[in-house]
Amino acid sequence: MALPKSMRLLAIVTMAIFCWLIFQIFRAPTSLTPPGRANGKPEDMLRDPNLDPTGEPPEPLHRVQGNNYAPDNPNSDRINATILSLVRNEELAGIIQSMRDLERTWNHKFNYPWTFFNDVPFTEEFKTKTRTLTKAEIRYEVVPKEHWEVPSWINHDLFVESANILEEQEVQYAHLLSYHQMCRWNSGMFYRHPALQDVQYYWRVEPKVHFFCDVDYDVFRYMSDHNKTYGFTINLYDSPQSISTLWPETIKFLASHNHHLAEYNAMGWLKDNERRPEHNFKANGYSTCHFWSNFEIADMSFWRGRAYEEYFDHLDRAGGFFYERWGDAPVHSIALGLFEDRSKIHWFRDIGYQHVPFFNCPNSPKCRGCVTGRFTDGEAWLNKEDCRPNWFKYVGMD
Ligand SMILES: Nc1nc2c(ncn2[C@@H]2O[C@H](COP(=O)(O)OP(=O)(O)OP(=O)(O)O)[C@@H](O)[C@H]2O)c(=O)[nH]1
Ligand SMILES: [Mg+2]
Repeated sequence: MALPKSMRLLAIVTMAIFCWLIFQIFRAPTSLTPPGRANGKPEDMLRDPNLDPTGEPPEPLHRVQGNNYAPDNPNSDRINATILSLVRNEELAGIIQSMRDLERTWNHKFNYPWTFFNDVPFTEEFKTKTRTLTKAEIRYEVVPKEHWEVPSWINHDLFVESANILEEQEVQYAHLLSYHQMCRWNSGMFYRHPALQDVQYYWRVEPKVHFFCDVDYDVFRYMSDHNKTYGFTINLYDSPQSISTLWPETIKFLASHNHHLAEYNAMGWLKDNERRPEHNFKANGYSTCHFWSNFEIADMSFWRGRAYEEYFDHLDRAGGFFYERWGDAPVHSIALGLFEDRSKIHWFRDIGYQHVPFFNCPNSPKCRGCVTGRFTDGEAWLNKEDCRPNWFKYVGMD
């Protein structure tokens, strides 16, 4: 008996849907897409290395044995280093969060001192509450006025006019003078503070950041033993509008200072114009790739050296910390990329880290609380801001 026409039509549609489903199943990718990466991986990073099992960096590594890192041991294995943070009294809750994470994952074992900086004195509440979170020494320091105040050669009217233009270009915090002061201080002032005079290495920490992975070796000794100058976790593109003349000023500086260029520098990474040509174009020749400096583990000898001192003075005189919104991240990154051998810059792939909205989350049983390989938990377009593929392309993963 022949089926009615409507039934035949239904059978055909059902068959078509069935075939389409089978096709979809067999064409599904066999490899995992990193979580939270709706647009897939950046096109030229074939596989996010955070998805691969991650262990510790190579030996020698210094670990806790007996009381060698006890807080009150006068002959401890600690070297000349501190955890440091510029922070406001109002950010107490945020810094408590960051301290808890870093103490839990690392510093309760090694007991490195904390040094807090502020442009005004810390409140008693700030001191009392932070003291309860660590067995290590804590220093509370006020930034000297001459390190914080706007330099005499900056014209206030021009600052306001420039900020209006930056604001039109959607540059965040353009009018917030203290933000510009903070960027300048983090670029070229912090390591001149008298409290750091005898300190060589630092780990920079901001309020409200997270650390996810247990780290069982002394990271400062790692830097020293392996001859590293700078360690980072996240590598990003910057907003080109905030630094339009930073690279042109750098080129001007190099015209008379190219003797400072390191033999094995990272110029390719700084000048890349293949991945995001529009960024390079708007920043007048700089890729805008930078180490995200809210996390830094570094050797201050580099900032105190001749090359950086002259470079920072040149930039400071040029005025871009105020007339544009040059950040310490691109300034530090350009200097490292030019004046330091690239082998001295280390990706701390094993340190799980988050500053909203980006993560470094390795594949390791030592990590808890982040999603392996997730770069951002914000909107999908933020994945484009990941500049690590460039670093891996031009430099590598060590
Ligand atoms: N004492 C003090 N600290 C500041 C001031 N401005 C910023 N900071 C600190 O400098 C660091 C960077 O400032 P943030 O406001 O976090 O800047 P950001 O990371 O670019 O911006 P967010 O994405 O909002 O976190 C943080 O550790 C702040 O606590 C200031 O005026 N005084
Ligand atoms: Mg911040």
